[in-house]
Amino acid sequence: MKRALITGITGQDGMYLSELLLAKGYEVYGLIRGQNNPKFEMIEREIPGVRLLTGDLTDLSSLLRALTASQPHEVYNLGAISFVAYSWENAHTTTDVTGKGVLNMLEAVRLHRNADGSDIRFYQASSSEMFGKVQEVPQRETTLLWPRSPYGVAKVFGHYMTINYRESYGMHASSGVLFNHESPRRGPEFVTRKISMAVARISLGLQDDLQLGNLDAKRDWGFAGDYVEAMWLMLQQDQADDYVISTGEMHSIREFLDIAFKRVGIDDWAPLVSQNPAFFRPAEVESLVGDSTKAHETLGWKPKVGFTELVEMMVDHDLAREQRRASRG
Ligand code: F7E
Repeated sequence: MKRALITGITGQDGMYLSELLLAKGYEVYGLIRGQNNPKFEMIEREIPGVRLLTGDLTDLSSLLRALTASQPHEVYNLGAISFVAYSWENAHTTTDVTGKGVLNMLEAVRLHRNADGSDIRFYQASSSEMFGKVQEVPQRETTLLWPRSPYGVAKVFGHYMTINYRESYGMHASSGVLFNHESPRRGPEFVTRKISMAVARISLGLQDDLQLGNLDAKRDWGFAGDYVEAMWLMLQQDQADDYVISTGEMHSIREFLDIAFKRVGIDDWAPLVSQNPAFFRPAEVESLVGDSTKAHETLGWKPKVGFTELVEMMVDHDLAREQRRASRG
């Protein structure tokens, strides 16, 4: 039986990846941080097969202990402080977790030996945020990185450290440069989920309006459930490598709003949405769109869920959730 250790198990990717690996017959371990973490119960309830271990990406010895306990064949490093806006307010913490945390995990994997002598394959969750002020359109594996946030800078560090451990120690370490990926499990601080939750509440008369930042930002949005499959495929290759994972389609926040509001029968959302300077960022990533030709050709990976389907899935989920809450009183 194959064993996998996932950091960032409480995020949407950790949850979808756990489900994928459990369905493939893996024994799945998830690293969870902090004392009395309220998400402990959420994971036990939603993904009962996962075995939770406590540890922290900033604490190398806790990572070594997690490797000893799980004896994994595959390590998926999804843990990070992942909210870009927050990274300006907490640049040091973001650097420690999102950047140096990768080095800690790589170092732990290098130092650890599985009792049965098996090797560990490593996946690093890199990000399209590394392209920042884009130097090429669409962005691919060879595009020059120009991060625009402390989060992006930390991800660049993790990305190059992963490549460096592959080249220095011959480690099977791959980096997935994932463009924005969303789902009903996305945290409410991210723009897509903020919109789907607000649209559901507005349509039910539970909220009056929605305040956002830069409506002209454009992103390449895919479905998180599709993207975790690419992570797994990367670790099944003979050679470790880096891959851009994206849909190749770019849409604006305005388009997201169009589809989301239309789903609840609202054609003109302009009176309901306002722009609040508090949600603008000190440096914005205006537009991102990826070229995943390498992933298509080498991994045989392609996204299945399209943009409209993704937006509707999120709105439908949040509508049902609000209706359940209302019926409970
Ligand atoms: O912002 C604009 C905002 O926070 C998207 C993370 O998973 O993907 C994600 O990072 C865009 C930005 O995601 C609001 O200025 C406007 O241009 O949903 P987001 P992100 O920053 O692209 C990458 C690939 C990651 O790796 C990250 O971990 O939307 N925007 N108004 C807003 N954004 C937010 N959050 N809230 C607003 O009210």
